[in-house]
Amino acid sequence: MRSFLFLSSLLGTAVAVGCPFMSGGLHAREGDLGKRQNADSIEETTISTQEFLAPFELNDTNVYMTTDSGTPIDEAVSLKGGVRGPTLLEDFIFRQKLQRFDHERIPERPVHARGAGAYGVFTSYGDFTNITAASFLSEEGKQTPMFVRMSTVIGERGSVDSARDVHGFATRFYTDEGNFDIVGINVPIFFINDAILFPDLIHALKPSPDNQIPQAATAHDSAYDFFSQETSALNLVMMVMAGYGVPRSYRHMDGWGVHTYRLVTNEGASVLVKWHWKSLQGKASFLWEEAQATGGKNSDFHREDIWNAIEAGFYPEWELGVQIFNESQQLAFGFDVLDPTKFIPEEVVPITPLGKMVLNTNPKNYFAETEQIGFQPGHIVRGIDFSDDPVLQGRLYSYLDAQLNRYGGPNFEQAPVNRPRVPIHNNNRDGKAQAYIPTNIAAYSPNTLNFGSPMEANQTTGNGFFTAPNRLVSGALTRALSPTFADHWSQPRMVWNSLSPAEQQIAVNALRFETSHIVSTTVRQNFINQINRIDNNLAARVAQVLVDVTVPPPDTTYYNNNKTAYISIFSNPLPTIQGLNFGILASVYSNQSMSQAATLSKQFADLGIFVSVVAETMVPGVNLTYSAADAIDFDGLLVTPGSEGIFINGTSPLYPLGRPLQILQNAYAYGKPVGALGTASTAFQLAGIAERSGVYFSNSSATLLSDFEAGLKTFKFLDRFPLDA
Ligand code: HDD
Repeated sequence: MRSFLFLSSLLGTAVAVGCPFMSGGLHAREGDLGKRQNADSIEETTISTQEFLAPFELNDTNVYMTTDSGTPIDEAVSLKGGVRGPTLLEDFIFRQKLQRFDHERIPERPVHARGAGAYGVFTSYGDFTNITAASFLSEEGKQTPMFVRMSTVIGERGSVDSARDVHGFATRFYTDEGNFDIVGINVPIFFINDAILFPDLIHALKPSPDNQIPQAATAHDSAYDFFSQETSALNLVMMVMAGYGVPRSYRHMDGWGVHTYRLVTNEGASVLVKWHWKSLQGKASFLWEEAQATGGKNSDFHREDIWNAIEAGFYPEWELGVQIFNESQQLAFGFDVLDPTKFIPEEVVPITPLGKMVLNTNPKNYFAETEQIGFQPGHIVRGIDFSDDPVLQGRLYSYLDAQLNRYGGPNFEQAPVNRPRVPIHNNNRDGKAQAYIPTNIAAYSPNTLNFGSPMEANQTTGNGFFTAPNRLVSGALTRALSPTFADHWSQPRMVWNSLSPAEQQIAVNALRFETSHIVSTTVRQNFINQINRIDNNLAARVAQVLVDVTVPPPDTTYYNNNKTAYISIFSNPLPTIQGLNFGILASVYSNQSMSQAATLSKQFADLGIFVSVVAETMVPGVNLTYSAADAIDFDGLLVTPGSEGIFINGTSPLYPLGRPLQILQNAYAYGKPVGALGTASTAFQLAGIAERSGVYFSNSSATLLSDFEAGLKTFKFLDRFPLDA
């Protein structure tokens, strides 16, 4: 088990930076929340994440082929009337094989179609029964198996991983009291504040209905038409543009439950919470040019990254925490906590850690597990309750409906990945593909024929789920949004204020890219008008690259100086470099280069990173050729002495013209740490790269090792890039 020295700082108190809000939440104290286990002392995983799935696994080793009905068969050749004659209708083997193939696909998810999943284990840090009756949080060290699926939103199933998008972060706890899903995303907010707008949002973001262009991209008219009319989206748009849209990997993003939920104790006392998954790998993002190149060079980048990390034993980890606040604080933070387009800055309500998730097992079958898992915000357990957030309320319907459509029937919860760990008992019956054999002939309640069983469970009897007793609802029916949801600009302003100058430039450049794709001058102007309400300088800078738009005078209604220290991605070094990719550029035509590459490769691998030696051919010791390699393959790279020649003429037929030089230049242009051992620094002269931060030249491999360890933690050297004057 790896140690988490940095965790103590995560658990430490948050520093308030210009905190604008009126009052803080419930700051969980050690004593309040029971004894919290020191993260370092968490035992090795003892619960097997897949034990309860094992009975469903098919093992095809050393067995004969059969039909679906078990008859051993030869299905390599069809049955014909003569060897050159027609295939016969009688051939049940042929028919079944083809029929099963024809029916292999189910409808892809209407959103979040592209994703990757993994199993893991959640370990509770303590006994939290004083805030929730949820059994998975009831004891220190209690372990609960999990499945997690991370995704992009807009792209289709075969689209690229590195598209600029919000990223799904859907988590399932297979608790001993039923399945609990937190179906979140990698930002703390959502686009809209009423679920009835979801079809509008998605129609605006998806490709144009006439030509299905663009795929997995918001850079088109309808998206910005929607954002500039439904301005609740601006907060999320700002975060996506500031780097959250292009995470370096699924491992390097946090997850948020977004909505306000309730935690309820056995006695019925409740607090309000926001769920948070903090990546213990740290947050890291691509630069946009890099993300685009990644999409073209390796559309599977994210699924490959998490798969490889798990296979190598670099198990990614997240800490589950909650921001806890009182029922009475619903309007205490300057906005409404039922509005999912707003987040509570961590300075105002710090995150109380509850436990840790470790992803340690890859699925065995993508379709059966990752594709068939059907998350639902409505998968809830005793001790947790909903809030009246209108988006959450709508989601409680939509996910159930979406699963029905994908499966074509109501028995989707019977798929192995969807089954709870615990037995189910109810009077739900029949439907397509029923896999259970219910034996109770009194499939109704109340009954006497089955002695009243299954019995109803509730708060006091049978340890059942219950709605928080103090939830109050009152009011005349109305088709209206609360006026407490009305401010769409103060928080995006805070997001903008919280970015470093380099990150502001990233956001400006991102919006320049996006708005440059807008054809309608009305949409362009509307969008500039709206971001002018966030910041005049932002609007002016974005507008610089556009024609036919006027930057309005500053609209100061929502301008404020609020900041939060928790938004910036690039300002914080990574706590660990484990599982990052490192390239060593070498040449098979130089013995010096190859022997240095062999030594360096071992030394760098000892840092817990994936190291690839790149050279012209796949001789032993080479992992990747220049024919295949690209700067996107590495988070940092080092040039070996003796390989300088390949940067000079670059005319070898063994790789595309100028490829080694291009790899070096692009790695630098993507803000990565790059360096050279000894004389290899001449390659940098050829590439026009001078020594500066994140560019390391040394004759000592030990110095380079420590330089790169620090450089990979810095991850991106943004001081390489010009800022607007
Ligand atoms: Fe959703 C999938 C996250 C609002 C309707 N959503 C889906 C997934 C994630 C989210 C992570 C993928 C789950 C998986 O990996 O299988 N969605 C969110 C978040 C939202 C949100 C964090 C707001 C806070 N979603 C939302 C609304 C609606 C939907 C308002 C409809 C009213 N979402 C769906 C869906 C999907 C879905 C259509 C597609 C497939 C599925 O549910 O299982 O029902």
